[in-house]
Amino acid sequence: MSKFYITTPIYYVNDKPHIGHAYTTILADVLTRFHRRAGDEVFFLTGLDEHGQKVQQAAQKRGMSEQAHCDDLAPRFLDLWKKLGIEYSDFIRTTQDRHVKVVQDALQKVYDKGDIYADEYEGWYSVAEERFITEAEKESGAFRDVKMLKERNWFFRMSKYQQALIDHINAHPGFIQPDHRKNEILGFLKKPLADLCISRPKARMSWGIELPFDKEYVTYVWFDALLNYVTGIGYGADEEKFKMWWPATVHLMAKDILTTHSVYWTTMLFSLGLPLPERIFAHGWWLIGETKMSKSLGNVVNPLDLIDQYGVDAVRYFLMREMVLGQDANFNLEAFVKRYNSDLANDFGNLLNRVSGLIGKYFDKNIPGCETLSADDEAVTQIAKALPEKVKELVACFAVHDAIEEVMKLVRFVNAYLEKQAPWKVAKADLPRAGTILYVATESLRISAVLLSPVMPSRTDTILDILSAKGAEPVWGKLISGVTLKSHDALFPRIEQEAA
Ligand code: ME8
Repeated sequence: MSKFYITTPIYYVNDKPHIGHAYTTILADVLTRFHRRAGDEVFFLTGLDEHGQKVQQAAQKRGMSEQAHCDDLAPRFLDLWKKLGIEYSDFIRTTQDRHVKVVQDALQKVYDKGDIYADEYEGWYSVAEERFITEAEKESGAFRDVKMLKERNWFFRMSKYQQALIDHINAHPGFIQPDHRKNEILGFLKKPLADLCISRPKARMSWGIELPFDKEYVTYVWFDALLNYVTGIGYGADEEKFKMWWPATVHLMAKDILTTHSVYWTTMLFSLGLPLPERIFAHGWWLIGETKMSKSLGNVVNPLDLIDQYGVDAVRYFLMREMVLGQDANFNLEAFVKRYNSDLANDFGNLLNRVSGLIGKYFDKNIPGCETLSADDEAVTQIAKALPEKVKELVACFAVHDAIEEVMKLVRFVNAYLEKQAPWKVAKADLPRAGTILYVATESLRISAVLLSPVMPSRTDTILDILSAKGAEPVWGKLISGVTLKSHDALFPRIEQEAA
């Protein structure tokens, strides 16, 4: 047994959550469930990033106080996670007292160490990004709302830890994943690292956590937000809990915030004298057409609409199966319907319907016994027996889509096996042989359902209930002969309308 501490980004409360947020959170939930099943001790932290300019502007737009705005939007995230079956261990909001205390203590600690200094700085400031940008960044044209700004501010000596960070990345090949993202970060670190402006004068932006050593300023939202990963497990409050969980096993996120995690967060941890997380994993973006789905572009897909229409498991399945590890994926309803119909209605759902229909017809609904296996039966059992280990290995490197595909390969193989064996014909001449074929198929279905349960907790639970096999391990032979199958409706009815 080992420990598994996983985090999602804490999302800005500037709008309601969309499919992109749902994706990272479902992925964390799926990984958590896999590890919990494997007997690991698991802590899964998610939450909300409630400070900073983005949130302040969103509140102002609605004519609300910042806190009222956050309190109004937080339930939308909580409700969505509930509907999506997200089983987090804690939900952190950065306006909570526990977090404000951690941030102020950390600022003081880093300041006392001499890693924070005041300086006057004049440069290009991106209002949208809430930070000073370099000349080159300005020239790139990628930043909106850029203006020249001269300000006295507080700076964190990020540069001091540049070499230590490079050494750490090189010494720990799995630290930043996927590899091509690690190489981007190493490329970024080839140039001298500038120190990080970690303050905002209250006169300009007041919605944040006050610097303990200068009351005229609040801290930069990222210095605040990143610390959530230690607040959530009791840093400075419950040392035993903190020691149990830190360092995190993995910080999950999309590629947009990989630099803040790989560079800002790690150097903050160096300064605080804390170990670095074991892994930082950046997945790709959900795109609509060629562009990123994003709140500011207004091209978002609301997960609630999909859940209402197709059910939570179908949404979880699609998102997990469709995005290839580390790459971008395109969201469109046509792909959703196609994936659902082929994998869930035609393959997985069909296998359940077939075995339960045939066991109903020829065995009075009782799961038949298993006699001597033929070579064809053995071929099925070999795949099914090897599957749990294969799935475990793929999940260990976050390849959830590949793990799902391995399970679906078994499902398709068993459907083809049933076609070939034709137990409905065999039953007329040799009922025990037909029983063996159906046992092999049903046991494969059970193992597939167990292995897919982290992805589709609700429907697989129903399948295991139908088989009276809840709680049984995905080990061949645990399906109990003689048990009566429970009646059920089609669990994955075909979606007939080909959505536009
Ligand atoms: O960046 N595709 O919050 P945020 C895939 N508060 N994932 C997406 C996505 C898309 N199109 N859009 C969003 C912040 N995400 C900070 C984080 S952490 C200390 C502070 C997911 O609300 C993905 O996980 O902009 C991405 O990294 C995150 O939402 C950004 O959420």
